[in-house]
Amino acid sequence: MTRSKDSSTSLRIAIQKSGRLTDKTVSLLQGIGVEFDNYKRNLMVKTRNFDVELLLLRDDDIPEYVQDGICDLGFVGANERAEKNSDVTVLRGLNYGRCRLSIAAPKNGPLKSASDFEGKTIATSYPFITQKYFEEQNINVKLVEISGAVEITPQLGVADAIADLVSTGGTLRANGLEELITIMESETELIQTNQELSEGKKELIEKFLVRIDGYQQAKKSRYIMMNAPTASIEKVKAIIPSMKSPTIVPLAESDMVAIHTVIPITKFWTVMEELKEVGATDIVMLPIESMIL
Ligand code: PRT
Ligand code: ZN
Repeated sequence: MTRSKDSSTSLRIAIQKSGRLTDKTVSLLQGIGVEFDNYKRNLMVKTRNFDVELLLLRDDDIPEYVQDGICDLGFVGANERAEKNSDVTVLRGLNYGRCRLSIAAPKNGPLKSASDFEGKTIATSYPFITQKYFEEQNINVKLVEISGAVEITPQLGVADAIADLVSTGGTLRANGLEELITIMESETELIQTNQELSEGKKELIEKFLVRIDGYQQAKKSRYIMMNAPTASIEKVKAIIPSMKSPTIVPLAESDMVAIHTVIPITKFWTVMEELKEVGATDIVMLPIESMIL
């Protein structure tokens, strides 16, 4: 299927209609300034402030819709993109919907490493990726394609092991399974069609990418403000892993300054402790909505 040349000129973006990726994808789109509503009730939603329409689909269908140019962009797990072996371009990894596709087998059983799987039966919703993994190692396995509740199949005698998505590992444990091999790490990706796009669409995509990068960066950063003795400015500057030089504002007390800067969220607690040691007080941390670097 391909989109006819005279169809809508709007940039069409595929997102998951209802599932694990929906809320975060909607938050991201709203966070980069794309305004829309009623996405829960409609299959197609027009946005209010851009020439963009959202198509709400099952995640399994998104790679093909983007490959065929029915949609120009899509938000979908790398696992689905790889399973559908679709011809698309990955624009960004988006750091949510993280999981891994792993081989798991009954705990304390004989199956441990890849070579133990020769001739074994594996149940999975990801036959393409799983087959490819074993083929690359010259191991022959039998695959049973199952669309849901894969973790129950070893207990039912349907398969010796499974290849399934794992995030916390709770589902595997609850079913007496042990995670043995990670075949693939996955996160949500923004994918783009490889079909020709108009200049207008290309420009809009560029604009969105700048905003997405800013949104992602903001999620990983915190704005911090503190007061510090003027004499400690150099020590404070040496501690804070600032993007640029910090903003330093004199306070009414002549020997004190206010220092503002942005730091990576991961560094906050260690940085704060070190700052206190060099005399910083009233340290405040604020979330950042978005930032353009
Ligand atoms: O209806 P539609 O087809 O759109 O949705 P779906 O039911 O096929 O997918 P959905 O919404 O469950 O998942 C969408 C995407 O979320 C997946 O394709 C992955 O990219 C991502 N994702 C992240 C996950 C998980 N984490 C995850 N843990 N998808 C599924 N799981 C399942 C897994 O299959 C297993 O049953 O959660 C269980 C394991 O979780 P833990 O935490 O117990 O290890
Ligand atoms: Zn699905």
